[in-house]
Amino acid sequence: MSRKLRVGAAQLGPIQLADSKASVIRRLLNLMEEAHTSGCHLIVYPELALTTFFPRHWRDSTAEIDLWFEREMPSSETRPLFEAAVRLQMSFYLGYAELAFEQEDIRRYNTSILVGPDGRVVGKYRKVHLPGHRDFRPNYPFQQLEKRYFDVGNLGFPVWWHRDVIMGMAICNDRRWPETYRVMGLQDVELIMLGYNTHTINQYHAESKHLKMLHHHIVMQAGAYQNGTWIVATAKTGIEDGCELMGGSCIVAPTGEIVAHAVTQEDELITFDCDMDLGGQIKRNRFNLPITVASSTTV
Ligand code: CDV
Repeated sequence: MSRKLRVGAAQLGPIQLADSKASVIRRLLNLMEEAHTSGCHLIVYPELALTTFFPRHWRDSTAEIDLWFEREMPSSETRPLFEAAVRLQMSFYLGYAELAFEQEDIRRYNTSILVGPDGRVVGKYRKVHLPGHRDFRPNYPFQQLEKRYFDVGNLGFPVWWHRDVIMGMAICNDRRWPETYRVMGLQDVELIMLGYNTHTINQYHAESKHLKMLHHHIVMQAGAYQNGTWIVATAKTGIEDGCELMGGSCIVAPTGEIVAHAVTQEDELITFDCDMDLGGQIKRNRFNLPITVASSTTV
């Protein structure tokens, strides 16, 4: 009997600086309802899905910066998402900015969590590959201040046994690095969830939209095939705070094929029935991967 999991990539249109978190959460809930109606059991939201992509904005004041960060998950504002997951028996991946207290120090991470149909956090990932700069760049069309606002993730690339599937997480720029996939591939990962925000223009050199989309696809298609895994990649897209995000949410099969692709620059759900046994042949026969760790965390 094949192990099928119907998954949804819940692409978001822009979230403007002035938009309230409550309005964003209503949009996330609408997409979760739609995913449920479409028969999905897992929905993947973008990177920093509760706010605008704020690393494009310079702020001096820590108090102002911390308004973008979550101190607990769930909080009173995000709890409706967790309650909906229980009601709809849905698992979800959510990207957000995390303010953490570690060894009496405050740390800030670009984080994603996997939440199960019981409304509990199954696993957490903190972005490792932080792009951009720390200083203000007056000549750039917008800032990319991830290195200023976030600490480097300190949780590695773990995987979780969830819904009979070995799942892993990554965030945006991580997808451009082969080790992201390989570290999880060596733990037998079967499905990688990835949220992202990618602008259509670069700050420092010209590159066509076509090339940006090609690179987005090429890294994930190679990562999926070379590690025999599904990838669900979900964008924020459209004109956000005057800057265009490229979108291109898609679901990539372990064969390297793109099996579903968003067509709008708005809130849009794409779905696919993923056969979780498809990657086994590729992992074990095509590559004979030296898989040493079977799901580092079991929940
Ligand atoms: N949010 C990101 O990580 N964006 C990067 C850009 C800055 C290159 C990306 O890899 O899409």
